[in-house]
Amino acid sequence: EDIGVVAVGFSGGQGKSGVDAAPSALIESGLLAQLQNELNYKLHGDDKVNAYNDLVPKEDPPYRNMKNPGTVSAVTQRLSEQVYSHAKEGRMVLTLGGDHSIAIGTIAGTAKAIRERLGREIAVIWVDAHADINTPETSDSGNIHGMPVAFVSGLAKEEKPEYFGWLKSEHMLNVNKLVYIGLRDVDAGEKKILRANGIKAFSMFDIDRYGIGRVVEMALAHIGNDTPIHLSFDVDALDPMWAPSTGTPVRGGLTLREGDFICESVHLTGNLVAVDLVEVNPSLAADREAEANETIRAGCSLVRCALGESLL
Ligand code: DIR
Ligand code: MN
Ligand code: MN
Ligand code: MN
Repeated sequence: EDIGVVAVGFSGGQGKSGVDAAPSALIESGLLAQLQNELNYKLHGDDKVNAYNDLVPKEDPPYRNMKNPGTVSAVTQRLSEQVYSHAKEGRMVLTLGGDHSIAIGTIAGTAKAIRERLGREIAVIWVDAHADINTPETSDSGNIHGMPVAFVSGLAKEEKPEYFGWLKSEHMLNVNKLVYIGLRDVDAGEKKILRANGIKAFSMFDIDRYGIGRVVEMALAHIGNDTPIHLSFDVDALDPMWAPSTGTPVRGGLTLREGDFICESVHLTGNLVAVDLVEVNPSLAADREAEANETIRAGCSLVRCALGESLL
C-alpha cells in the first residue's frame, strides 16, 4: 500500500517555537522506517522536513485579529496542493506537523481529491482537547491553530485570497461529517458555534460516561459506513501524563491506550484516507529529554496504530 508523507515544520499558527521541530524528531525516532520495514508501506513524498520559509511574507501584520495570517494562509495553501496530489493518486496521506493550523491545508487537500476521485465528501474525526473552531472574531488569542475547523467548514469566511480566500467549495468540509473526541477546553464562543451548528462532539465527560469503546462506536456511526475518513489528531488530546511536550496541555485527558484505540478503530474501518499528527513540541518539557521523548513516543504510537500495527 502507498502512503504520501508530508512533513511540515511549521509553528506560525501559534506563539511557541519548537513545534516545527516535531516532524524531524518523529522521523529520527524511526517512525517512517517502521512504516516501511515493519508495516510494509511504500512511502512517497517528503524525506526531509519542509519549513516553507520561501512562503513567509516580508511583513505579516494581523488581519481580523489573526496572527501571521498571510504566512499561515500561504503555507496551508501550498500544503493543500501537496496533500491533494498524493490523495488524488489514491494514496493515504500522513502529515506530520507542525501546529494544528496546518489542518486547513490537509483537509482542504483531501476533501478536494476525494470529491474528484470518488465523488464523495470526506468525514473528519478531530481528536483534541480543544475544538479549534474559533472564527477570527470569536478568538481571544488570535492564534490560527484555534481556528482551522472554522475555515475548512466555511463558518469563517474570507474573500481575500492571501488570507484564506483561496479556500473554495471543493476544499470544504460539511460540518455534519465532523466529529470530535476528547474535548475538555472549549471557549465560550466555540460552544455557541458547536451548538448552533449541531456539531457532534464527545468530550472527556462522554468518555468517562460511556467508555472509549462506545464513544468510538457512536462517532463512527455518526459519520456513516463507507465514508472516507480524515483523522486529525492533536497530541494534546492525550493527558499530559502521556504527552507533556505540547503547547497547550490540559489535564484530564485521554490515556495513551485510549488514543491508540481511537486510531486502531479508525484503521479497522478501512476508510482512512488521511492522518494528521500535530502539536508535538519537543522543546516544551520541564524535564526536557525524558518528557520530550515520551511525547514523541506517544505520537509514533498513535500513527502506527492508525496505520494498522496492532492488528494480529
Ligand atoms: C484556544 C486554544 N481555544 C485558542 N486553542 C488551542 O487559542 O483559540 N490550543 N488549539 O491547542
Ligand atoms: Mn489542542
Ligand atoms: Mn483555553
Ligand atoms: Mn488542535
